[in-house]
Amino acid sequence: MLTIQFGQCGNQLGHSLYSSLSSDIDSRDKTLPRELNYRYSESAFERWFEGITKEGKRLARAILIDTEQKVIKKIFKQPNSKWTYRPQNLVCQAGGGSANNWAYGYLIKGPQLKEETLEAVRKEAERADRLGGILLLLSSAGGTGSGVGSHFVELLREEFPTKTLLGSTVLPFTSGEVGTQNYNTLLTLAKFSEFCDADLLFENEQIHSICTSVLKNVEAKLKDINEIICRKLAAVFQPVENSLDASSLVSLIAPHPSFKFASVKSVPHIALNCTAYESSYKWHSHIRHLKQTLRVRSLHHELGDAETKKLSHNPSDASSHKYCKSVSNILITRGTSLAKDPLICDDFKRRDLYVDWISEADRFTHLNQERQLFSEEKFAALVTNNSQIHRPLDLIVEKAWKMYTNAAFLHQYKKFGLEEDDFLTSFAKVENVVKSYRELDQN
Ligand SMILES: Nc1nc2c(ncn2[C@@H]2O[C@H](COP(=O)(O)OP(=O)(O)OP(=O)(O)O)[C@@H](O)[C@H]2O)c(=O)[nH]1
Ligand SMILES: [Mg+2]
Repeated sequence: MLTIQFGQCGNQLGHSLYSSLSSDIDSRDKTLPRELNYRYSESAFERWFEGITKEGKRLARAILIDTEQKVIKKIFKQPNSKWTYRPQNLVCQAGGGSANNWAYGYLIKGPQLKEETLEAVRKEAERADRLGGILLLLSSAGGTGSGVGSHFVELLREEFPTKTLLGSTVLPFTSGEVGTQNYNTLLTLAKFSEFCDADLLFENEQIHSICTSVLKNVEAKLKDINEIICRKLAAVFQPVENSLDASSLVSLIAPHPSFKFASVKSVPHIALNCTAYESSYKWHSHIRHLKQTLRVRSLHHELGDAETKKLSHNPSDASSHKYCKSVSNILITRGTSLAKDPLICDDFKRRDLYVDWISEADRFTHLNQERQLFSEEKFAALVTNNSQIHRPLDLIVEKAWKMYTNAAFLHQYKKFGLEEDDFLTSFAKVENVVKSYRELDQN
């Protein structure tokens, strides 16, 4: 897998991801034979790293892109003994960023960075025996991740038509951040829905709630949010027993071109100092908890996000709740299952959880890895492509449309060459995505 990190968020997230992966490679699962640990570490290393430097550090298979130097320089300065980036893979301008403006990133900065970036990607593709896919890390709210990221997802699709392009897109807090974030997100989602094969969406607000409600970290910072996103990404992409490469992930989770947006739910979220308490949870509790994340609000129930709450044990809950319709779900479990704590995932096979046009074979996949992730006894992640995603996307479209009808900030986009037609095409595309997802629950 080649990772391309765009802008502040993409670069900070990528740095945190490689640190997590590297420490997972170094950790040992004492319940398993040395040989199994070794095989896991070898295969994880091959997926994310391309060798060892003269100084003995793992060399990340990653390209860093930004339109200002601040973040990338800071990342480089962080002392880190186990891994590093290839200095030639820094594609960074001395400018002042893309000013939270998708048009500036997409139409001006992206083309300026084109040759240098494509050259770096080509070299990485040559170095890898077999490049499984490209993972793009970015936030949709600023100017670089969104605009430059969108420029490159389109360009990479053209240059590498057979490579799997996977997005990992961070959606902004719903209020109080960047004034133009809804335009930028709209324009980014329109490009990603067209050019990437699947896009994993992470909502800053939802993950921040996990930090405050579950981990009781009321002062959670972006760094803490990144840590949770990285655990989710590692849970999806670290090796599993029946190897899962980027293209098989896409064919399992995005089997239909109108439904490319997925999210990753995971359990448990444990504050670092209380592992012993949580380890008493059995597999079936984790699986039930993940299933609760698929519940939908009904007229009679105000329903919070199950991932930000403890597992509900109330049996009457089960019968009174409805579940959203999924296109497909992948359950990935990590850690040993024993006879007295078997891992049974029939709950996810129920027909009524899925739209009726998806075949039984395609709707649910369970993948397992005996080797613990981050030395956690049990960890389960659900990659889910379901109707719920229409809610955050709809909110973004609605806010962007309100701004658009008031012509707010439009001149800032037009001055870099973005036209009203481009906006309208993006609105139409994303509205269509929202509509398709919303209608899943209606059939
Ligand atoms: N989860 C997470 N979100 C981040 C991080 N850094 C920034 N963000 C979010 O990203 C959005 C702002 O985008 P940035 O990534 O800072 O912008 P950029 O891509 O560098 O674009 P410009 O600075 O405009 O050139 C806001 O919604 C922030 O909350 C991070 O490290 N982690
Ligand atoms: Mg920036």
